[in-house]
Amino acid sequence: MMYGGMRGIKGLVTETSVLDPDEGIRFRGYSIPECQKILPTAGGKGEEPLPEGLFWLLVTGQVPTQAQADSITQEWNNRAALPNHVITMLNNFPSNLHPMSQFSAAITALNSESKFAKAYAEGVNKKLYWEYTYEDSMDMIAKLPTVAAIIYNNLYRDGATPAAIDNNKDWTANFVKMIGFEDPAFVELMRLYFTIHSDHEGGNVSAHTTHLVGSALSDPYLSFAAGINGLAGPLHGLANQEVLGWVTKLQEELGGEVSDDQLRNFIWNTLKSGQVVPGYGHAVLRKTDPRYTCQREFALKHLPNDPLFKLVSQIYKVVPDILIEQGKAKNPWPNVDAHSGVLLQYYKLTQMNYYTVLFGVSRALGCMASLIWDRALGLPIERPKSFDTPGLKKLVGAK
Ligand code: AMX
Repeated sequence: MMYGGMRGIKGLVTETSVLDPDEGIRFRGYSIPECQKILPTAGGKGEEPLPEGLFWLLVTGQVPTQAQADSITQEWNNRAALPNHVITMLNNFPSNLHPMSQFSAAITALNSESKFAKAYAEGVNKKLYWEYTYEDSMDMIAKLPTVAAIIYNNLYRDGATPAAIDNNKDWTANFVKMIGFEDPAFVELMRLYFTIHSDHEGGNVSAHTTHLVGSALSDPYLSFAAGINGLAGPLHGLANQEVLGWVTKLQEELGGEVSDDQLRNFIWNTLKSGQVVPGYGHAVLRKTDPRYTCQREFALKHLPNDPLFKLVSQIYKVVPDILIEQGKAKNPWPNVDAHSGVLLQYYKLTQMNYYTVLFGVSRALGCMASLIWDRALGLPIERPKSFDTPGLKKLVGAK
């Protein structure tokens, strides 16, 4: 376990969600289909959950009323403004700087606004840490869509200024408007997207990193920026970009209509060249990710005849048997990232290098809800024990 990425070691308490290897994620005890049923929707009229309601659930453990979810919308709309230095910094980044680097740097720079850091410097009592962490969390989550929109607009919309926050719109609808999209079905997709990418218990790279850095009492902005740097890795959040790149290569090589045999060949070539099949496998899950399934259901409802959706469905039929035959991956089934790109492409958000930023905006909900609890519980600085190989050999009497 020590040489294997600590897989299976139980070493963290995370209150917000628990991941069952077979069933998938439960947010405060509720599965994704249950969340889709019980969480408030937009103005009570939409179908997909409001991320605002999910955040309430993650923090309090209770399902919010519509009015409570709407009150979070108002809070976030009121807190969305960015300091000028962050806007200037974003506007000065070169266009070849990856969107995730821009996102991470902007979050780090937002710590000029940290109420926690200020209170700490003024000697606040540790019992009150959680209150300032809560304030920073609310501020940060409110600001992230604007940060993400500036990055998108600078890179792909000739620097268009994001639309002003509209108090009659929810967090997601404002984001979608800021990046110049209007389709109500796309807004619904993004509500679902921001809900399901939010949290995946405590041990994944972005959540664990945020918790670890936060345990040094780094302020919430610095802690989450560290988590975002982890999310930017191809084995974690960047897999959503990798999947689309891989599928695009597949289309370029094989053309439109692809036979199962051609697909098998392509997948074996990927494996034989020492690469992973992106979007498949998981460190904890052992069945198809319910986050994949709910996106597939969204696609079946809204875009059943989309060629890319059909291709992704065909890949789903072929990949697991190949990974089983290869005999290495413990989980041959798709994860969340195998499906998100196809939906974004359908609604014309085609810039795949940007996809992990969307994941990051969502991941703030889970990471910040957990950090509030870390501080409320007064969890100490994280500092596990490590050994060197000679020490381990001695421990077990090996020569
Ligand atoms: N394609 C090819 N090989 C895979 C594989 C895949 N999708 N998934 C696992 N394997 C390989 C591993 O690389 C490893 O090979 P090695 O023995 O040569 O090092 C072997 O199978 C055993 O790995 P594992 O125990 O099943 O997985 P893990 O817990 O070490 O890693 C994960 C999990 C997700 C990193 C891995 O499955 C993977 O690389 N998947 C593809 C990338 C991906 O989709 N990442 C996104 C995950 C979800 C997320 O965080 N957003």
